[in-house]
Amino acid sequence: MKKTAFNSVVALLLASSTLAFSQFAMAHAHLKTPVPADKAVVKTSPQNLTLTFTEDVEAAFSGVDVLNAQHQPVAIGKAELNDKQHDQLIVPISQPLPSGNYQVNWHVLSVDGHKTKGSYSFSVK
Ligand SMILES: [Cu+2]
Repeated sequence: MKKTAFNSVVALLLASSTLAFSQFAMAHAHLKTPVPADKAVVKTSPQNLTLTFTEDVEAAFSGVDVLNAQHQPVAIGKAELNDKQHDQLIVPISQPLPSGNYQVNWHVLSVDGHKTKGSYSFSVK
């Protein structure tokens, strides 16, 4: 086998394994629906954040941090799993949020044992 042919076989193998990996990765828990929504502007402070994922998650190994515009952590309660819907985390907001921008950083362990994380933001008017 010529070296160039060998290289293209290697490239093909790499490409197919990358594809297989990304299809596998799609089974992980990704954030599907946050409430308030990403980039939403709400009139008053929400009492809870609700994060719905694409897979069921393990509450014990999942968590949410909320930062204000000064990157200071905001007082929030512990993220709890919705009893009836194990793909949903509910995070109580301990004190009403003053108007401003908030960044939500989340990390979850899905029931398939994979960790994912991400962030989004919303504002209180
Ligand atoms: Cu997974």
